[in-house]
Amino acid sequence: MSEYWENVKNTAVKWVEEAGRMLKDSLHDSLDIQTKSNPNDLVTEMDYKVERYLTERIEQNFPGHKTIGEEEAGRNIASTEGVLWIIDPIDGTTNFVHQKYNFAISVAVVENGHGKVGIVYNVMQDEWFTAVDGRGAYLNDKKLPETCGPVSLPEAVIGLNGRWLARETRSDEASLHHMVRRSRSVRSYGTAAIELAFVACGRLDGYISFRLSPWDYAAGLVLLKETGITVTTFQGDSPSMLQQNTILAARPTLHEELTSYLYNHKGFTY
Ligand code: 2AM
Ligand code: CA
Repeated sequence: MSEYWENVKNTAVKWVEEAGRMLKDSLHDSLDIQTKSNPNDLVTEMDYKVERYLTERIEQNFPGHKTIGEEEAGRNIASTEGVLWIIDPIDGTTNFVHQKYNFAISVAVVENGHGKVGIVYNVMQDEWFTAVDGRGAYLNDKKLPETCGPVSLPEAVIGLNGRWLARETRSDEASLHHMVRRSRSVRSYGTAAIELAFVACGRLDGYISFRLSPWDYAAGLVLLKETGITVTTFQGDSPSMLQQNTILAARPTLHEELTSYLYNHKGFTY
């Protein structure tokens, strides 16, 4: 059966490669940029174009499969039964618009809620993070080792979205400040999919975020499972493939330490 998912992964990689070319080519032209939930939540015509390109290919080649995408696809899907593709056509749209760098195409294939294939394509660096359930995770053609032993917070570099360090309704910024001060350092790349892939390959020791959607992390979850990294919500549950979640990903010992900061502190409402 894993041969089947390996083939699905190889097929998806070809489509993502073509979608990546579309994104690179678009950087030469001026973009049509709009906002969604708030003035900082950007979307471009390329988000829609790439999502449609991938959705059409999935429909043509895998007629029994369902698709959820960040922009349009699968709004009516309420169950993870069967095979579900979860797509973010551009993860890190703000980076795509402002930096023309540090953005990814993220594609996951999930069967009955279990991740089977994960692809995070770091477009401008041309880096492929791929994984098939039970077959390990890869960075380009190099197999990533499983968890690289324990690490404590004072030795750890943590990825997070800097916005959560400011006072706001969902977080208790004081406990986040405390956690940041105890860590070796923090990084904020502005793309959850790449940040999770960086945890899988050891460039980050952990990653935390509030309010992510399944398309931001579904592919990352497959990569992380194959590299022995623990991923849960702040409450210790498995992240949902259909709803927004908090996400805490780290090597097991660090995950425990971070949980004590995030869960045991009062004031987190999301
Ligand atoms: P996106 O670029 O696909 O929207 C930024 O730290 C990370 O959070 C990105 O992965 C971004 O995904 C994600 N994100 C989720 N919800 C967001 C929102 N409402 N506004 C901006 N970024 C969001
Ligand atoms: Ca997106």
